[in-house]
Amino acid sequence: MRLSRYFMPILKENPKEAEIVSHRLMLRAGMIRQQSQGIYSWLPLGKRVLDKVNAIIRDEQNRAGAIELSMPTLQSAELWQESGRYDAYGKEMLRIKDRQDRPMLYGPTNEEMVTDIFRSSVKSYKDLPLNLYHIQLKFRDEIRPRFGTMRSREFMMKDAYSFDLTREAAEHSYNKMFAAYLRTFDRLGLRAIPMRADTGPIGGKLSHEFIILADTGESEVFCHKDFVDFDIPGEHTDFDNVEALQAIFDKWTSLYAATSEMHDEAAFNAVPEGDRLSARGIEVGHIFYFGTKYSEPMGAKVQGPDGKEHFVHMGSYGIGPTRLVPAIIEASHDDNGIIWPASVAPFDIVVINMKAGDQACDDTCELIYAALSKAGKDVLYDDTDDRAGTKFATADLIGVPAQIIAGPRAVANGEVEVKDRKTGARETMTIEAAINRFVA
Ligand code: 5CA
Repeated sequence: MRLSRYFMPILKENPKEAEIVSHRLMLRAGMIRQQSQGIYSWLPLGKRVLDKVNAIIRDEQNRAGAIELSMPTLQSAELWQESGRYDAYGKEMLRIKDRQDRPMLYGPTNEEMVTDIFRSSVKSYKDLPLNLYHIQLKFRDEIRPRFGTMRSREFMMKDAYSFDLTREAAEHSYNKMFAAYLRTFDRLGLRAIPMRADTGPIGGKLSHEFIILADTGESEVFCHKDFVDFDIPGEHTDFDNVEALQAIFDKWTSLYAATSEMHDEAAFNAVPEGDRLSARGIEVGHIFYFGTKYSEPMGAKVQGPDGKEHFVHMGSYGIGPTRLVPAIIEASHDDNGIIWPASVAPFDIVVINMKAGDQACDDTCELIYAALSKAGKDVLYDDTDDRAGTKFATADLIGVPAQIIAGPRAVANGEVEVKDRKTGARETMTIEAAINRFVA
């Protein structure tokens, strides 16, 4: 991508509405724009990161056996009347009427709709287990939308829903998502700790929130400090192995970890003082087992091996991609801007032409840009006629992991500089060596 032809509206000044660093940096880097309170456009740079986050989420959901579909944002109120949540959900639900005066709503979550899909076609235990997910916009009319897309009114959610014949089978489905979440957040460059949590309007008794420790987090959390170094399940984890997944769950729940709503002061005080971690955190995922809470009122049942009908046991599993992007920034930035983990960086490399219009600099940059693009790298080429200082500041701000800098003096010797955004280390090398660094 040539920056001169791209759309990346960088802000020079710090926007005064931004209270936390991720919100400030997302606005400054031109990633998002607020359209109305708590409702955002994702501008091209932000969209690239969001897409990469979603690709990792999708990959791990698929690995764990979940199947993707797409459900609409607008839902009929009838389904919610069946489950009894239409009245219970309260003011967070945006209620709308269509031209026939039929009550509709903008979905805050999809338990009812997916249960309706399930009951319309699944009749036998032989079709279980089943886990269906989508990545879709949701709307919750939050009292206090804030911190940009961290807590917005319209936001994206990956929501998965599992269906099983028995409680035991449903627990295995829960464990699959539990392990998939550990892997997902790890691949996003984050350490998320599962914590016992309040189930709120989704219901049920068993749930875990996945929390990233960050000073700007909205949740108050308490846990054993050893979680910070626990091993993540490997990519060859067998998701059909009931014992192996139970072992992962048991290990990751063996020590104290709870959000403030579920906090047990006495149990926490039983943890040796030096091992106690009392901190703030960002909830990036939340998984629930709620048994037959929706399947009973909505009549979602299958025939079991005993020939009788059984209400299915369900769970739901949410991740917030539009919250994850700022959460990653909270965890990875410095005074100059964002430092993206390679897995979600909007571009792999930025090529900085320090003197656009200078033949040797232009030729060198074009050569590098073409070679890296051909090798399948996502390259941003800063071919604008801005001052070199402005270009450096922009490259640091948008956090692309590697910079290749071509200035007249180095280029005259057939050389360029390669800078690592995270460490700041710079190395001068031949043009060929710079290309090979990234394609070899
Ligand atoms: N149906 C269940 C799980 S599929 C559910 O709705 N769970 S939830 O309410 O906990 O939301 C799941 C995830 O969505 C949260 O962990 C969070 O990452 C994200 N999320 C929830 N509300 C917001 C919001 N207002 N802004 C941004 N992300 C949000």
